[in-house]
Amino acid sequence: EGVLPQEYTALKLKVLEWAPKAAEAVKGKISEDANVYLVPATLRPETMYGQTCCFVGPSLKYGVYKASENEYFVITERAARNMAYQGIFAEEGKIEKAADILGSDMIGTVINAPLSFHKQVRVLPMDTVLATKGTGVVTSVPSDSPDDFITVTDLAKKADYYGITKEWAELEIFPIIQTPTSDLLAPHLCKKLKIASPKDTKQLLEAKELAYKEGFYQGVMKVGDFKGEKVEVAKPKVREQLIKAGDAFAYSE
Ligand code: A2H
Repeated sequence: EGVLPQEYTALKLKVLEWAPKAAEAVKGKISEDANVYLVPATLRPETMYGQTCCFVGPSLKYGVYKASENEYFVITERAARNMAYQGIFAEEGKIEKAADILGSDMIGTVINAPLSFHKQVRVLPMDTVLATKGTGVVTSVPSDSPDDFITVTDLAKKADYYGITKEWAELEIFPIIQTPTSDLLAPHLCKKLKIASPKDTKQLLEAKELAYKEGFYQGVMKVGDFKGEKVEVAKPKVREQLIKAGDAFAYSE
């Protein structure tokens, strides 16, 4: 971990329909009319137009934490502590867990993805999600994140093995950012570096660094309200917009 704190954007992905096991886990523990959100932490808010699913670690433990009178966040306990400490919950410093829920139990849950061209996306498994970073929830943008691209590719290829419906992992990948080499930088880099699976850790790290640098410093928005603007310029604007709309908040660690 670096010395400087990471400034994440925490996005609120509202649960529209729980997967059966998740529904069982929360039954009777939160009121029917409460809003529950999966809350991924991202460093690339300007890419949120391209969300196609949301990842959880299948073996990770999550809690459903009360954020305000009518809102609950699905995050790791570690993230809940940080959020309570940062005054993100209505009652500062207080942590109220309404239910426990296992990552694998949420697979298939239908959620709303703010700003995305795909309004409704599914919760899918990602084995490389770290419990020690962010909220333990990762929103997937396969156009611009090599990790996300190779994971959705693998999920579609081995849908039966993962116990998912193939179509959940095959949502169309739209170009979001134009760079000198591509408008679908993550798929382009995965192909170029011959990345075949999420297990190709070394090449993925290289792709991730290349994508991040090229996307941030040389990218131009291809879609959205800041179309034509440099990513560097658009990034804080998209973030502000999401926060103003109540779809996101600042989270740091
Ligand atoms: B980023 P840093 Cl388009 N485990 O968001 C694994 N990865 C995690 C995580 C966790 N617990 N929590 C967050 N992340 C991911 C978008 C994105 C991201 C794009 C391109 C690159 C990228 C869409 N996924 O990250 O170690 C999240 O994915 C590459 C750096 O704190 C988050 O931003 O620097 C990023 O890693 C945070 O990683």
